Amino acid sequence: MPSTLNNIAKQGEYGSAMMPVIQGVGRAAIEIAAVLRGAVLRGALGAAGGENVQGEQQQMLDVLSDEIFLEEMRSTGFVCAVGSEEQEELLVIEEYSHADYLVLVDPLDGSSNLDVDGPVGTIFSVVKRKTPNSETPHVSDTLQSGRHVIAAGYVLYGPSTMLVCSVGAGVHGYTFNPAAARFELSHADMRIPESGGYYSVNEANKAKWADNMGENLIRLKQEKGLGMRYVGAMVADMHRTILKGGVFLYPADDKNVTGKLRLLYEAIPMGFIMEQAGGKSMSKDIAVLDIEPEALHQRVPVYLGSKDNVDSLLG
Ligand code: P6P
Repeated sequence: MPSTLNNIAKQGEYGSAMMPVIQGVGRAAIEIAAVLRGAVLRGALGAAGGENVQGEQQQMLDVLSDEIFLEEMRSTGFVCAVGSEEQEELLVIEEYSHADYLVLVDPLDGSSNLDVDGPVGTIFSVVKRKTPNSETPHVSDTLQSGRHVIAAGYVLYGPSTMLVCSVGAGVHGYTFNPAAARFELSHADMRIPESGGYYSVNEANKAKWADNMGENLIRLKQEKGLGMRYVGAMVADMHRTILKGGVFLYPADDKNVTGKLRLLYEAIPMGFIMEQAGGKSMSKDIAVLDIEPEALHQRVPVYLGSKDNVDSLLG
């Protein structure tokens, strides 16, 4: 009998509490994957007509994925509120506003890949509320550094649908088995190689990078002779980086002066996973997980990957 998401209950201090929440993520992933597979045939690709809080054009599937994810978090009964890339304000789950946990989510990361049938993902992290359970959850409950993350992970919608997650006891990858309609353990204890692999960045922005990152990258390429891969969806680029080694980076530049990627539902969950997999997660001169968040949709520069490569890059 293969290990399933039930396996999470046996992992670390928070495994049993996090299993139902991650099972909820799994149910949302299965439904989102099914919607993605048929989207082009149902005319469900393309813009929804609005903009999200980031000022980015919302895809119809961004909106639908957000609704699916919220509903599955509600159905767990353990989540009191959700902070989503697609929602300006914290979404309180009224009937469970007394519950212990909040979930931060990018429901459909890399959705600009959808109309070219490219990989996309879901990124999530879980924190324990700071406010009393008798009170209504508040956005301040989400403003906790990555050192307080209880669980985090991502779903990769690629040739297979993978759910990769950690509850603080290593990183484990589960692949959806359509025949059995469940996620089964396929990548136990994922560890990033100490060095090597690829560098992964949108090099078109190099001339605009802050912090001399252009010179640093040239030096890294000369020193390490890395290959280059860039999908344009953080989940896909990060998954490859963990499996093959190397470094993924999105520096600040003169357009995104504090960086493009969002701290609470991209950098922190991915930084948590990277550190649990034996890698390093930096935001220029501070560890991603040490940043004290100040706003729900705050952006930061990120340098995530093999310790040797991140150290070489940042000098
Ligand atoms: P660019 C997708 O929009 C995203 O948030 C990440 O998934 C991805 O790593 C990055 O932005 C891609 O940004 O500027 O290279 O298109």
